[in-house]
Parts: sequence; structure tokens; C-alpha cells
Amino acid sequence: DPFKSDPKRDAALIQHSTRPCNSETPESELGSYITPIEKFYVRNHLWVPDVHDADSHRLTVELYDGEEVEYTVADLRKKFKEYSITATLQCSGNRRSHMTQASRPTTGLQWGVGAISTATWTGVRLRDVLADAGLDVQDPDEDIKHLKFVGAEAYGASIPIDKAIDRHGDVLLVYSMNGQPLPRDHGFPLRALVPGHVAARSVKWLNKIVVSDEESSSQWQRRDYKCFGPNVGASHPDWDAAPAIQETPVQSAITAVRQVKADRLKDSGLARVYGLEEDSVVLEGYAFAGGGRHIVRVDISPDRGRTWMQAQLQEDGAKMGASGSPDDHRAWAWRQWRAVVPATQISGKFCVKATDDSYNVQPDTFEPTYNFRGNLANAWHRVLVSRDD
Ligand code: MTE
Ligand code: MO
Repeated sequence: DPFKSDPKRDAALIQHSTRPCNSETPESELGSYITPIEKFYVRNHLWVPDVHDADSHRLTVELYDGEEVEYTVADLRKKFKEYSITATLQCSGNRRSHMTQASRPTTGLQWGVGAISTATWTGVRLRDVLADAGLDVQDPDEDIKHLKFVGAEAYGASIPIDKAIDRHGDVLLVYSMNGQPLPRDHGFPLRALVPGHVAARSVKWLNKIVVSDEESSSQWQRRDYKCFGPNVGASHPDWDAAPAIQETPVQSAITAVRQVKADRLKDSGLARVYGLEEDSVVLEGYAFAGGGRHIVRVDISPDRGRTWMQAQLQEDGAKMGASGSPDDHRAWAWRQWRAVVPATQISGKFCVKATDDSYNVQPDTFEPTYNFRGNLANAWHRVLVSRDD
């Protein structure tokens, strides 16, 4: 039984399956900017490798000519400069259940809004390790197109070589999460952290890196994490016809809804901030875009999209990118937002949508982006809010 040595999980996680473990972060924990480690969502395709001793772990780097260079985690810590970045990981299946409910059945785990979490990750830059191993990161051989990651249990994925060697790409090999050693569920003792890309590329229990002219041949690269047209069924997709998901589209969700009576509104200070005196509804949530794109605006509608107002973006608490320069601060992490709306304005479902700094927007409904795998479900999130409870 390969699952025998899987770690114990926090009881507050919402479990979709136990073997392998697939558990989402509960809404009550999605309001904290940095997700507590034990509440960080877990998405495992297989078992957790039985590694308890970081010293016995090896990372092998295979160069394009087949030459291999080996590192222990201690070597990485000793030889390379250490970086910390705050980055959000989002599963490509986040909000899949919303697509299913609004449209048609999809295959895969039926995640709600919690297949997403944020941590501050610490490790070394992939670019520096590749350069040390012998790759010419300034001017790599033209045939080199991809960088493959292999996990100890057999999972694998790849990213474009440009992302891997981009000095502003911030791809790290991390050994620590929120200042603690990586927990076993999140890749102990070493994982790839590919900020701005779908979390499926951040390979856990990393033991091999391959510089290549080809993508990873794993099913998670060549099949599962792709989107097809709404008309394409699950029976005979032409898998090679669609590219693997890398950077992710703009996303947002509502994670908390609270009714606040007028007198309590005054006590809480919300009346002063929002200029409201009447019974109100407080909504909170997150917004996130891939590719390091910043969230520039979050719009909410109290009346199913007829009228709109802007939510207040909460402080950006992210640690800087690896370059360390504030001017070059890519948005690798989510923005949280809050809105306070008079109860009388509510009619029908509340909606939220976000806009990123390329002015990408979310589709209003799921039908146009329906895909049988239920990937990248990012239509407006709509919730029914009762006026008085
Ligand atoms: N890496 C390995 N080795 N095995 C896996 O099953 N799952 C991937 C990615 N890396 C996976 C992996 C997927 S699909 C996601 S969404 C993220 O890890 C989840 O990371 P987390 O469990 O730390 O939240
Ligand atoms: Mo995922």
C-alpha cells in the first residue's frame, strides 16, 4: 500500500478524496493573505513519497547533451543565493464544480473556490542552478525548448525554457514554505515553484530536471491539463491539437458573505470607511491572474450584473520577486478584496469579476469556455445572498 505512509491532514480541509489526498482550503481560511501551512490545499495524483530525511535526497540535472550533475539539498543551500517570494498556487481545476453546475458534467475532482492558496516560498533560483550545471543561460542552444521536472513518485511536467531561465521569471527550487521546512504533502524536501503558471507545473518531491527539445511526455503535460472547445466531447479529443496550460487566466471568487446590521456597522468602523448607515452585506474574496499580471480592479454587482461597483483591494502583502527591485515586482500572488453593499440594493445573485493589467476579463457565463475536463473555470462567480438573515 503506497499510501500507508501518507501524512496526517488537518481536519478543517475539505476532502474530495483520500487516496490520493485531494483536499481544498475551507472558505474560512481563504481570507488570510498567507494561507496557514496546514490549511494549504493539497492536490496529489499519487501517494506521498516516503522521504523523511532531506540528506538522502538527490536532485539530478540532465543537460541537453545528456551529461548529469547531482546536488543534495545542502549543496543547493550552500552554493546559491537564497530568495523568498510570495506566490499563489492555483490548480487548473479550481472552481470546476461551478462550471459543472452552470453548464454540463466535467471529468475530474469537483473543486469549489478553495483549490488555491498562497505562501511565501524560500529556495534557490532555477536559473542559477542550470548555469552552475553548465547550461549557457544567456544564449542556450536553439534546439532547447523545454525544461522538464520529474517528481519522486512518477509525476512529471515541463515549462518553456524561456520561463526557466528568465531572470525575472522567479522560478525557484524551494525547500521552505512560510519559514518552515516544506511539509511532506507540499513536496518535502524540494519542489519546483513556477509562479504565474498553473500549479500543475510546480512539481513536488523534485528529483530530476531535464533540459530538452521536447515537452514532458507525462499525461499531465500532454493530456489532462488542456482545454478544448465547448463542442469537443471526452471520447476522442485530439490531445495534440491543444497546448498545455501554462500561464493562467484572470480569476476571482467570493469567499465570505456577512450580513451586518446598521448599529454593528458603526461599531466595526465600516460605516466610516464606506459611508453607509443602513443594514449592509460585507463580501470578501480573492482575485488572481497568471503570468505575473497585476489585478487592477475587482467589480461586484449586487443585482446579477445590472449595476456594478468596485470592491476595495486589500493591501498587497507579497514579498518581492527574485530581482529584489520594487519596480520589477511581478504579481505572483493574489489580491484580496472587500465590498460593503446596502442590503436594499441586493436583488438576485451577487457577481464578482476581476480585470488584470492586460485588461483581460472573466467570461460572464461558463458555457463559452466549457471544456469537458473542466479546466480554467473562471466565469463570474455568482452567489445568492439572502437579504435578511
Ligand atoms: N507534483 C507531484 N510530484 N505530484 C503531484 O501529484 N500535483 C500538481 C503539482 N505538483 C503534483 C505535483 C498539481 S496538479 C497541483 S494543483 C499542485 O502540485 C498542488 O500543490 P499543493 O498540493 O502543494 O497545493
Ligand atoms: Mo492541479
